[in-house]
Amino acid sequence: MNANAGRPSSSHWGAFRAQLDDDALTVTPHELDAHPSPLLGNMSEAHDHPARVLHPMVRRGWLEGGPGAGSARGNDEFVRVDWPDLTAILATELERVITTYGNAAIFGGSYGWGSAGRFHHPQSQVHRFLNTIGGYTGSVNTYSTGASSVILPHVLGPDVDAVHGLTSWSVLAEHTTMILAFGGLPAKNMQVAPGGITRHRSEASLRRIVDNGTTIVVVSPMRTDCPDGPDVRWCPINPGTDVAMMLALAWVLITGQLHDAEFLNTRCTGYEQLEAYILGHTDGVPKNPHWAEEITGVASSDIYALATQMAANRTFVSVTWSLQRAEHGEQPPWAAIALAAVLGQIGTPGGGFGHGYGSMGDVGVPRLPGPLPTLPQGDNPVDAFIPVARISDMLLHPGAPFEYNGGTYHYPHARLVYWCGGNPFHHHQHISRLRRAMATPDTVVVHEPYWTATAKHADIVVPSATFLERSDIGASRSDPCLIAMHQVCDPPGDVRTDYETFAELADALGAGCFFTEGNSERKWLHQMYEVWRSQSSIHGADLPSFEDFWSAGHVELPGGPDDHIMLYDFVRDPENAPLRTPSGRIELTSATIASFSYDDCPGHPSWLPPTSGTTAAYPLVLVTSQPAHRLHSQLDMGITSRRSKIDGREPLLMHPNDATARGITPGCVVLITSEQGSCLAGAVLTTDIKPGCVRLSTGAWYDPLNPQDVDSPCSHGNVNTLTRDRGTSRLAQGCTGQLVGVEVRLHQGRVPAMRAHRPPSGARGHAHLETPPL
Ligand SMILES: Nc1nc2c(c(=O)[nH]1)N[C@H]1C(S)=C(S)[C@@H](COP(=O)(O)OP(=O)(O)OC[C@H]3O[C@@H](n4cnc5c(=O)[nH]c(N)nc54)[C@H](O)[C@@H]3O)O[C@H]1N2
Ligand SMILES: Nc1nc2c(c(=O)[nH]1)N[C@H]1C(S)=C(S)[C@@H](COP(=O)(O)OP(=O)(O)OC[C@H]3O[C@@H](n4cnc5c(=O)[nH]c(N)nc54)[C@H](O)[C@@H]3O)O[C@H]1N2
Ligand SMILES: [Mo]
Repeated sequence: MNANAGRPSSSHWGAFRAQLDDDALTVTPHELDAHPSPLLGNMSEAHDHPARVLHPMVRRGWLEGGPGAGSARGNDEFVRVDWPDLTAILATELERVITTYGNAAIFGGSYGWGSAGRFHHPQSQVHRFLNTIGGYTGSVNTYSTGASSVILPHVLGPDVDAVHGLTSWSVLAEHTTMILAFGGLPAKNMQVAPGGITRHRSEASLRRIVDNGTTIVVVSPMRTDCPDGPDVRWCPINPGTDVAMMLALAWVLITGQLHDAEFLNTRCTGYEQLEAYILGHTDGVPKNPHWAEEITGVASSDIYALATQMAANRTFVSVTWSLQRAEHGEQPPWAAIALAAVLGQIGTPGGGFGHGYGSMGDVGVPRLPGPLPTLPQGDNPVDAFIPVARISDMLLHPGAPFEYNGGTYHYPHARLVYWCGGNPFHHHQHISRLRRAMATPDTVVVHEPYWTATAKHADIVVPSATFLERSDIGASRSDPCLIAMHQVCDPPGDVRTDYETFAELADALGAGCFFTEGNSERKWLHQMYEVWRSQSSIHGADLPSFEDFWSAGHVELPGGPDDHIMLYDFVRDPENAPLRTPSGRIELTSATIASFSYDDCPGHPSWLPPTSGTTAAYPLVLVTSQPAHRLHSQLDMGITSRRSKIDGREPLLMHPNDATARGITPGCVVLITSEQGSCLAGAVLTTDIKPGCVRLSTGAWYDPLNPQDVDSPCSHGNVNTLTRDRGTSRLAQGCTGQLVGVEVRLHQGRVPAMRAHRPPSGARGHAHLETPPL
C-alpha cells in the first residue's frame, strides 16, 4: 500500500490511514507522523476479533427476573435481543428509575478513555443524552491525576495548569543542565495523548535532552524509566517514599545555606512553617539525609551530593503522575514544588518544577491558542457527585458521608449504572470489592465494542461501533492538526454508533429532538466544524470550509508558542502578576488546607508513612504501570499487546535475586497474591528493577478462574485484582492503584486456559472462536 492509500483517521495513539480489503484491515501511520506508535499494530487483529459485541444482549437473569440487585452479574448467560426490544427495555428501565427515585439514582459518570473523535466521544454522548432526560450523578477528576488536580490549585492557584507540564520541552533542551526525574521520563507513555497526536515529537525532544549532555537522575524503582544516555544515572528508590527524599534534599540546601531566601520570602508564603518542619523544630525529627536513607533506600551520601549538584546547575525537578496515584498522593507534587522553591529556580528558563513529563505525549507541548470543535453536553441539574475513584464506596455505602476538599457530602443511592466509553474492570482497584459493589444496583448498562469484563458484568450490553466504523473529527488540545476521520468500513452485525443508540432512546423517551436537534452525523460534523471555524478566526486562523477540510483529510492549525516557562510572569513581577491563591504567592503552607484539619493531608508538604505497605506475608512492593504495548485495556487482543505476554499472561518484572529466592525462573507462570486478591502472570527477570520491587502493567483483561467466585484469582494478570481501594486522602480522594504489597510464588499445577478475550456464554461471536497463533 502506498503512503497515502487508505482513509485518514485518528486514535489516542496517533493518526493513521486504514483500508479494508477482503475483510483484512491494513493500518499505516499517517504520512505526517515521522515517529508513529507501535500501538497502531494492535488494530488489524482487534478489528474483527471474536471478542466484538455484535448484537444487543441482555443478561438472562435480568431479562427473566427484572431489575434488581444480585450476584449473577459476571456469571450468567446473555440473550440476544433485537434493537426495537432493546430500546424499549432501556426506555422502560430509565423511566422507572427516574420516576421512582429521581435522576440522581442514575450513575452516569462513565469514566474512561473511549475513543478519539470530537463528535462520537462516548462520554460527551452519554452525558448529553442523560442531560436531555433530566441529568445524572457524575464523577469529578480522573484516575490519571486525581490528587494533583485537587492539591495544585491550592498551591499555585486554579488557573495554573501545572498538572500538564507548563514548560516547553524546547526550553528544557536549551537551558536545563540537570533534571531530577522522580518516576523518570518513560518514553513508553508518550505514545498517547487524549484525542490523538498527528506528529509524535515528545520522544524526540527527550532524546535531544538525553543526547545533549543534560544530567538526568532517574529516581525510580525502574532503570528503564528513561532512555539510556551518557549522563543518565539511575537512583533506585523504594516506591512511595519520594517525599522523604525531597525533604532531605531541601534539608541539605537549607542547612548548607544553598537555599534562595529571597525567592522564598517574596514569591512564597508559609516557608517558615515548612522550614521548621524540615529542620525538625516542630516534631523533633530533622528530615536529613540520614533520616531519609532509612525510608527511601537512597544512601545519605548520594542525597548530599545530589543536593549540592542541584544548586550548582539549572535544575528541573520533574515528577511523573504515577507518584500521586498512591496513598497521600497529594504530597509528592507539593513537596517537589517546595524543593524547587527552596532552590529558587521556579520561573527561570529550564529550572523549577514540572509534572507529567514522561506521563503523556502532550505534556510540555504547546497548547493550541483556540478551542476545539465540541459537542455541547447541555446542563446537568443533578448536584450529586463522587470523586471518580470512589465508585465502589458509593455503591456499597449509599447515603454514607464522605469528605472531599474541605466539604462533607453523601453518596447517592445509585440504582442504575450507565457506562459508555470506559472500563471500570480495567481501571478500578480491588476487583473483588468492585464485583460486590456492581452487584448492588438494579441495573447495569454498558455500551461497548468488545466483550470486556465490564460488559460481561452488565445486564444490558449495547454494541458500539468503533472509530473505524463512523465519521468524526480528530482533534486534541495540543495537536496542531485536525484530522478528518473518514469511516473505513461498516459496523459488523447489528452494531450501531453510540449516537444512533442514544438518538433512538431519546426519541422513545420523548426527548429525541433535544438530543439530536434534528441532525444526522454528517450535519453534526459540519456544524461542529463551522462553529469552531468561526471561533478560531478570532484567534487569527484562516481555515478552509468543512467540505474542503473533509476532502483534504486534515487541516494544519497555528500552534501555540513553543517557549513556555511555567510561572515566568509571576516570578518576574509578583505584585502585578500574582497567583490566584489566597496569598497571591506559591503556598508552601496553605492556611486553607490546614483549616480542613485532615491528618492525612496537613497544611504543608509532609512525609506521611503509608498505612499499608509490605508485610511479612506480602514482602514485595508491586508497582503497577501503564502498559508499553497498548493503551490501558484497549485492543489487548492485538498482536503488539499479545507479543508482550508470557504464555498468554501479563509479564511480571522481577529482580533475579527475588526470583531465585522463590525458585522462579524466566518464563514460568507465577501466582501473585496480596491482601486483596490474586492473579497469575508470566515471570520476566531483569536487573533493571530494584530488588524488593516487582512490576506488572495495567490492562490485562480480568479473567476469573471461576466466574462464580467473586474472590477468584485472575488467570491473565489483571493488576487490579491485587490493589487496594482507598482514596489518596480526605482532600482529593484520588486513585491509589500504583502500589501494593504482594508475594509471588511459582504457579503449581496445570496452567489454566485463557478466556479473557472470548465472548461470554450466549453471545454469538464470529465463527472462528479461537485466537489465532502469534
Ligand atoms: N492499578 C492501577 N489502576 C489504574 C491505573 C494505574 O496506574 N494502576 N491507571 C489509571 C488510569 S491513569 C486510567 S486513565 C484508567 C484507564 O481506564 P479506562 O479509560 O476505563 O480504560 P480503557 O481500557 O481505555 O477503557 C476504555 C473502554 O472504552 C471502550 N471504547 C472505545 N471506543 C468506544 C466507543 O466509541 N464507544 C464505547 N461505548 N466504548 C468505547 C474500549 O473498548 C474500552 O473498553 O485506569 C486507571 N487504573
Ligand atoms: N503506552 C501507554 N502510554 C500511556 C498509557 C497507556 O495505557 N499506555 N496511559 C496514559 C495515561 S491515561 C496516563 S494517566 C499516563 C500515566 O502516566 P504515569 O502515571 O506517569 O505512568 P506509569 O507508567 O504508571 O508510571 C511511570 C513510572 O513511574 C515509576 N514509579 C511508580 N511508582 C513510583 C514511586 O513511588 N516512586 C518513583 N520514584 N517512581 C515510581 C514507575 O517505574 C513507572 O514506570 O500514561 C499515559 N500513557
Ligand atoms: Mo490516565
